[in-house]
Amino acid sequence: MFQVNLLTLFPEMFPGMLGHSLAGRALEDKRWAYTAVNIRDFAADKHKTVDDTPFGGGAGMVMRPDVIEAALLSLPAPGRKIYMSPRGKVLDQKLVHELAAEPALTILCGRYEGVDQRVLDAHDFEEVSIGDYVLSGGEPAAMIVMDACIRLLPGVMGNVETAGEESFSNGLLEYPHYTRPAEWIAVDGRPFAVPEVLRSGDHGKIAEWRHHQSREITRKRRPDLLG
Ligand code: 6GU
Repeated sequence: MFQVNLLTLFPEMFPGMLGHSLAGRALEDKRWAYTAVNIRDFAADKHKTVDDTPFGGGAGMVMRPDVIEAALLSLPAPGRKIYMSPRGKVLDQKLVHELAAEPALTILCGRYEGVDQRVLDAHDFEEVSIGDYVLSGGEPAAMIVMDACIRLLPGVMGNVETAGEESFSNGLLEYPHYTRPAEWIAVDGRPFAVPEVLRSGDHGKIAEWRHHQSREITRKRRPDLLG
């Protein structure tokens, strides 16, 4: 079973969206499990202080290394340690496959301006970002990492072909999809037809058309993916 340990000031945010749909079913089926540890439970003082002002001055507060370390050491089997941070390596499908193959992850979710660098260094946390924008905290980013991993776990996705054909697994964006009705009239009266080739029954031509569509949409939207 895939075990995810979360170090967070907001354990009640979990499982959140991961309690629903595909991931929620997989959680019920015990294909993955999580433990959300409240970092504040490891604060040493009566005020339960987890953060302090930054050395050198500046805005915001920094999470204390001693408190985070105590929370980390409470875990019996932390596995691969990840710190969610916009400074990290940007998540891609290759890293998702790697993480999903681990028996356990421990994901540190920061709040405020960040966490003291020394606890990251001392315990070899890998910094992972989910993209070039800034969130107010690491929890939603952790859920995104987890969602991407969970759907790859054995037995989680019904249709095993789906994982191989989708965007990124072949290095291209996915081709467009269509279902009934074959001829659809939008609310403003404009007609939209399903491309004829998809109704032809010619599976060779359909595969060729889809591959062409994938290449074209990738070239237009994400030329960086074509190298
Ligand atoms: Cl991992 N954390 C935060 N706080 N913001 C982010 C992020 C992570 N990835 C992109 N923006």
